[in-house]
Amino acid sequence: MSASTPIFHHYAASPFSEKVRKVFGYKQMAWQSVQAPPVLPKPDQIALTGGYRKAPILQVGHDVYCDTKLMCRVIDRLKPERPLIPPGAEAATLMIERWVDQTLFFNAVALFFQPQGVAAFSSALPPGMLDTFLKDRAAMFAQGGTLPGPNLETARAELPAVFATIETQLGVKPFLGGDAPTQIDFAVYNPIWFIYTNAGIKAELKAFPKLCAWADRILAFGDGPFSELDGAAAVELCRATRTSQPPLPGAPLALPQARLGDRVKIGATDYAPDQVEGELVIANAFEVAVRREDARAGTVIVHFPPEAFSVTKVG
Ligand SMILES: N[C@@H](CCC(=O)N[C@@H](CS)C(=O)NCC(=O)O)C(=O)O
Repeated sequence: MSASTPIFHHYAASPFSEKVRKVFGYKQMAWQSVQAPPVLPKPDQIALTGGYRKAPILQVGHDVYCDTKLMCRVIDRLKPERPLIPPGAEAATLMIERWVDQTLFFNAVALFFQPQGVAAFSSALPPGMLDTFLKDRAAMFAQGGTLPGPNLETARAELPAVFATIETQLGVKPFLGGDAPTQIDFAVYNPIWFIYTNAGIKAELKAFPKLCAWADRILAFGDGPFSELDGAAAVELCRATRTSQPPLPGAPLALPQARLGDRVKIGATDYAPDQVEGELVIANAFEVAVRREDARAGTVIVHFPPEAFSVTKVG
């Protein structure tokens, strides 16, 4: 493993983690796997991010990337072969990913949390874990944000037309991105996987054989070559790193409330809006980042996609 081999902090049941695992598989890219806890507390992750608790995160040395939209761009830079965002697809990808994160994902979660979905899920968890998990997520949604959380009635109203439209498109080309998969496929696969691999609710997709065959094609990419790493060792590796990753090549971004060099807080606007504080060191169309000092992890550069995160000046 080289210094630029990405370290991926994730857990098995997380659909956003699954999205990136299959990207690694598609790209046949080597990575290091840190098993993160599915609920708080997450001491190693918080040492690295300074407060961002969502899964997964991607670490390259002392650079920590939050949110899978941004991770996919970083992965494309680390391994450009088989691009996830072909040139000219930047804006369309951004718009579709936002819809997946904020609409399709929540509709899938609503289906998942029906009693038969929860029963199948809980049998895959350690005894007693389900209650802890449900309480953790209830507390997370109670923190506020623009999304009120999953709603089964909305899911029932919206999903059939979405599945049917995906089915129609997959009758023309093997992937949503065309002849080869793109980030759009991996983004949509995330909530579909949540439904498709849960024995209690899998039948929701029975009427859509092309969609299921597409999910099987993505599953067949596997997870790529990886080795396990302890979370504390990942924090130590961060501390030992002296060089930072260059910014992604997005156009400069004039933020309404802050400039480079300002002390800022960055947090998600949709849900789990925990704030990460530090000095603003990158602001462009593809990423905003702060430099922070952590007692355990040392200097950390924490990166976010500007879309769906807010940057506010401190003081
Ligand atoms: N927009 C984020 C969403 C990540 C997300 O919501 N992940 C879920 C797990 S799949 C989560 O963090 N749940 C709370 C937790 O794991 O602590 C991304 O693309 O990474």
